[in-house]
Amino acid sequence: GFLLNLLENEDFQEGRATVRFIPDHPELMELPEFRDRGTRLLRYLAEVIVNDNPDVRYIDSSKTFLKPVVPKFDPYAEVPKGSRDRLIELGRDGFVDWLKQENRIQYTDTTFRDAHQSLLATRMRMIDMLNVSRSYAANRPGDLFSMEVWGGATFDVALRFLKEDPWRRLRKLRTAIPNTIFQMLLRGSNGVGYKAYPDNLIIKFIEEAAQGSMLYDTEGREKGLAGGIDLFRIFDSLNWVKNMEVSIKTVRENTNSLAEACICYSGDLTNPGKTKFTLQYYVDLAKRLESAGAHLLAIKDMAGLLKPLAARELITALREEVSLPIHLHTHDTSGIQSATYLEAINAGVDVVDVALNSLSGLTSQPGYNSIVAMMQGHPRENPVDLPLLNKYADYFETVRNYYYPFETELRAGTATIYDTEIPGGQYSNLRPQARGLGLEEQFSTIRENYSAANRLFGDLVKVTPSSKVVGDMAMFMTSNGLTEADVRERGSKLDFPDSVKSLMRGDLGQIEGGFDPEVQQMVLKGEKPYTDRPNAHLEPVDFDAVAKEYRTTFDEEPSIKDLLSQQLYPKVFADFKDFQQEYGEVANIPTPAFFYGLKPNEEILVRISEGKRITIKYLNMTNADELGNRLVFFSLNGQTRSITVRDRK
Ligand code: 3PY
Ligand code: ZN
Repeated sequence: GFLLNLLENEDFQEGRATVRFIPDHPELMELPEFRDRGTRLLRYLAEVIVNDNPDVRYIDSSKTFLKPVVPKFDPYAEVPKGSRDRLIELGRDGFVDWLKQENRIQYTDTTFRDAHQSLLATRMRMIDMLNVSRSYAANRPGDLFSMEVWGGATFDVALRFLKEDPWRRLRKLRTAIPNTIFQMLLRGSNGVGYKAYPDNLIIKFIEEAAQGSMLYDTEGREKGLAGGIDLFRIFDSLNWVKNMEVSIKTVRENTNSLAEACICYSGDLTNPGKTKFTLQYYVDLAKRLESAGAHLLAIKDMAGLLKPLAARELITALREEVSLPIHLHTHDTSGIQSATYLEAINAGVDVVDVALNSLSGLTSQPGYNSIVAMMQGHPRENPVDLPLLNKYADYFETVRNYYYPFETELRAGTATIYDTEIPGGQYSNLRPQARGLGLEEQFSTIRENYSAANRLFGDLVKVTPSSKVVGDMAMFMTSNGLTEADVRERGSKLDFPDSVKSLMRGDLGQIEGGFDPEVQQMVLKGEKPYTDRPNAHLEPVDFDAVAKEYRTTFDEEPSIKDLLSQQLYPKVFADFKDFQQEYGEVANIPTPAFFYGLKPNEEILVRISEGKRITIKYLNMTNADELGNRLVFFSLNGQTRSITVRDRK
């Protein structure tokens, strides 16, 4: 029992001591537990071989993949100290003071979150990050300020498409990278979802994300918390401070983590013709976020609209008006955002967001490696071992090929972004979405309608989820052949998309200057909008009742993290549990096999627990019988096994 319990415990698996503690026991595969795991893995692979992975849009069978090279490191050496150790040693206030007096520019690496969210439709799997994580933490090519590893769309996509538990991902990454601050993107009262959730759900979510999971020693005894998210980047999709207050307060009072509050950047403050999102607007907002208790201020330029000269003006003003350190986030959709970074650095910004070069540029962040090169010789240079850093970019260059069906279709920077203001993550999604609706030919009309919808709604900040509403409206206008004038004239006779009604009702909160009452009435048709916090209309989650229901539905004892996933994404979570019931844990299957299955005689190694890997070789399959069933043959650790699969193709 003890050995098995130990093997079951994933936190234990991550402990370095166990690597040598549990020798290879081939006889373990005779145990029912492991036989069952093996069978489920084969069932998954057989299903993908016969019927394809339903998430893969097309298969290019001429593609071949190389093995990514993980830079060498000593797995038994103590991991060197990093920013997280500094945070723990100095405490939050001391850390913030350190950052304010630090002259060297600081870097946040977004490779594990926003970079692949913006370029690869968020599909990067845990295994491809985990395989390089310990090496990255041990070799530390640069003194990173933080890594963005969680939040945004990763929570939803992990469960929905990758069939991975996002909490497990966080725990695994945390254990592999103990020395660097982990940050996540939190959509304020919308959590990691697309709508407002009850306050008590958001509070629990933050507490759990910050706390992480229990670690165990080699005897199976608790040895303390792994820790989770050290820095919460909190924003609201309408820049409505009220929607961020609960999150900021919770991070401050219920955790030891840092609360970073965002100004979402919209418009162009250097354009005198644009009177809504002015320098004064941003300064006022920053002051309110400071009063709300933020430890740091982020400028979240989600669509890459902050031009170099605007950055100079904005950072200079914020430096004078607020005392918080400033963290700048952008997307390089226009192609000129490295110039923005240089201006921002010269104006005194503290931290900039970058992604390893092979996952940078276009709708992602500017390239880390190249920004490091740009800064060589600059008075604020923060030295980085560039040749070593390049090896990590090389690793992800190879890994990126696995994800070809999910690649963004943008080929070059575009200046249309200044008209449409479409966020980076949404831009790469819009074309596939248009294709799905049969509207791909009208893509430029969709872009124009996106701007028109924004004007109709009264000029919004557009970022998840408000950006989704504007996108829905643009699709609605395009598929119905409606112009902006048509909507204004005939709006009272149109049945608008649900998300648009919801926005106008106040479900996402309020906007600066309020919604246009005429448009609001046109959409709501008599229904009365409200003006207080959307969460004020929501029943708190009764966690005891929910746990009881969970036990009945899934026939197991839930952790609080399971309950949170279930509450945030009920349908997606239920499907995920069904999937796991059938196929077990698929997160450790190498990515090419996960998406494309195996070719005859292809062999893979899958880790089923620490020190225990199984070899799976696909042999061949029979023709479909009269019921459409095929027998798929594998060799599992040298033993032939067969799986029956219904051919649905
Ligand atoms: C998200 O909310 O996922 C974003 O990345 C917003 O920019
Ligand atoms: Zn972003």
